[in-house]
Amino acid sequence: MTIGYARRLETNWVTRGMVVTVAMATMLTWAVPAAHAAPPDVEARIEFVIGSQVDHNYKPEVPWDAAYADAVLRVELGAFDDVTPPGTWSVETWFAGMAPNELASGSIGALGAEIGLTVPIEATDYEDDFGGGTFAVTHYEVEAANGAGATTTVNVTAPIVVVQEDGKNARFDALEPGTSVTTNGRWRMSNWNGWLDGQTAWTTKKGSRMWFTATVSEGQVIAIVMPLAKNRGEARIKLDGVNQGRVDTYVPGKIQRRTIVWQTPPLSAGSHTIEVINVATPGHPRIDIDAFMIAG
Ligand SMILES: [Ca+2]
Repeated sequence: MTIGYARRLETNWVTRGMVVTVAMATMLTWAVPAAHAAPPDVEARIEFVIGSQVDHNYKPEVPWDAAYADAVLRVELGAFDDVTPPGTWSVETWFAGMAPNELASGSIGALGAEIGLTVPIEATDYEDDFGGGTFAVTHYEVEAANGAGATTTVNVTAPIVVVQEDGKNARFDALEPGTSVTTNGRWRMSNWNGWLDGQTAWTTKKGSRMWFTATVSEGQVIAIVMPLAKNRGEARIKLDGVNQGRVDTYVPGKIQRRTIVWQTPPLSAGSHTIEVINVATPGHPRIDIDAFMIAG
C-alpha cells in the first residue's frame, strides 16, 4: 500500500524531481524495521531486616548447621520500552546443583516498579550431596522483559558472611580473610549457647569501642548483631568515621538474642569500618556485640 502511494507520487510529480526524491526517502525510512526495543533497567540488592533475629546459634561443629537471617531482596525496575504486551518480571531462588524455584513474578507497569521480597539468606557449612545438589541458596536471579521479549537478567548473591565478635569465622574457626576486629576500653566475653557461636563480647564502660573492618564488593551491606534485653543500653555507631546515630539495645521483658540492630547502606567496593561505642546508659550500661554480618 505504501509503495503504491509513493509510486503515484513519483508519477504525478515527475517534473519536480526534488520533491519526488524527498517522498521516496520518507518511504524508505518507513520501510526500516522498528528500532531495537530496550530491555528494562534492573537493579537488585539484598539488605537485612532490622530487628529480625538470626534464627540459629550456628554451632559449626554440628553437621548440617547454618545461620539464617531474614533479608529483603529489593528490585528496582527502571526505564524500559513499553511495547505490547506488558513487560514481566520474575525472581528465582537458585540452589547449589538443584533446579531453581520461582519465588515471585508479575507484570511491569509503564513507569517501572519497585519490588521488595522477604527472602532467607544463610551461612552454612553443609556441603554434602543431596540428590545431585543441596538446598543451600547460591543466589537469586531477577529477570525482567519488555513486551517485545527483550530481557535483562541480574543475579544477587545470597549467602552471608558471619564474623564473630572476636574476628573469627566460626565455620573455619579462623580469622575471616579481609576483615579485622579491634577494641579499646574494657571488654569481656560471655559464653552461652544462645549466642552466635556461643559467645559475645560485652562492656559496661562508657566509651569502650569496637571496630570492625571489612573489604566488600559494590552494593554489599554490613550488619551488627547484638542481643536486646532490659539490662542493656545504647551504643553509638560510626561508619568510616562518620556518626550514624545510636542504637538502643534496651527492651523491657524477655531477652531478644541475635538481633540485627543496624546495617550500613549499600557500600562502595573496598574497605569500610564500623565503630561501635558504648554510651553506658545510666541504670543499664551494658552492651553485647555478638557478630557482624556481610551480605549482598
Ligand atoms: Ca558471637
